Amino acid sequence: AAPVQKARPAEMEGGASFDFAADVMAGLQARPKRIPSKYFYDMAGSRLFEEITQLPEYYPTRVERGILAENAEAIAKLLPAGRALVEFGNGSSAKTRIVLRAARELSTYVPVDIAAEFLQEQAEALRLEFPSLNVLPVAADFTRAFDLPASVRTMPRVGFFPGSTIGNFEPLDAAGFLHHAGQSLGTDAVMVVGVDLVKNEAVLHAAYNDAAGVTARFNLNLLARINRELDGNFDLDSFEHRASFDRRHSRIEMHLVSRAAQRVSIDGYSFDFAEGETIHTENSYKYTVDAFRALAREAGWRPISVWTDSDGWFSIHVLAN
Ligand code: AVJ
Repeated sequence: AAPVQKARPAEMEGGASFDFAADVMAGLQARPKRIPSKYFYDMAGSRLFEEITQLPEYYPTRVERGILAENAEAIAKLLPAGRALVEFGNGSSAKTRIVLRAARELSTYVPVDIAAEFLQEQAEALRLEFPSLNVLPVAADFTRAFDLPASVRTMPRVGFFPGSTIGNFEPLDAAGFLHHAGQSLGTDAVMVVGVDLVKNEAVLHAAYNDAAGVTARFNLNLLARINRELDGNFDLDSFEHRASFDRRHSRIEMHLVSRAAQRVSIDGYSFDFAEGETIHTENSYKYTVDAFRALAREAGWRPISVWTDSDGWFSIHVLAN
């Protein structure tokens, strides 16, 4: 029988734990079993992802930063005085700082993130670092349409979505996101999107199967998080990390593979695993420049320019609506 979701107090992250419980219960009853990748990012998971970005095999962060630095002048031109930069997702990263340093005349910066508390902390840090910049954080779920502060609606707006986070969406959802972003930004807006590209399979494979095992720990942390927050009893040693490129879907798939037939309990409910059965934990889509441009067009955007590194490993797209 389907486990009944018990109401539980919203812990720490503004009710996020309730969604986590419901999504884990539903995902482990689905076939194949799956858990949404957004749940990787608790405190421990966010730290592990930060570690991933510094791995020699994990090229996306390094390469995207290089592309941004190389195109600092073009970025400054996109962001002159009187313009507002709207970032989708938390603006804590080194990438945001590269852009803010390049855009010296930029008036207003609007980070949009669902994690309200973290958002305020980051905003405070950026105010200290960029005293002439008007920082206006918006706590909202950026995967849906949201309202910009009134003062920003009168300025030309530039959206920023780096990190190939868009690769975590199914292509249809990626188009949906771009469409909503266009609605939130309004007319005459520009959008700057970082998109990881299809490449040599060995390079892709290594990026998600690093020698130090950090990506494996990142993946397995999901089970540790279930144990911590949902009273689970996953034995982390009886699951293993698997990441491989699925050429048909042009995506890296991450799974957690059960090493044996076993029964796991979460909050008193039982879930059975066959030996070799997996939990699908992430898709990371890889696009060609042309495929991403076509997707952006479908979502109502006009591709203006695209910047890539010399190897053609990563792309940053400038779109206009
Ligand atoms: C943050 C979604 C861009 O897909 O490469 C890194 C997450 N997963 N290693 C990616 C991730 C495994 C990352 N994104």
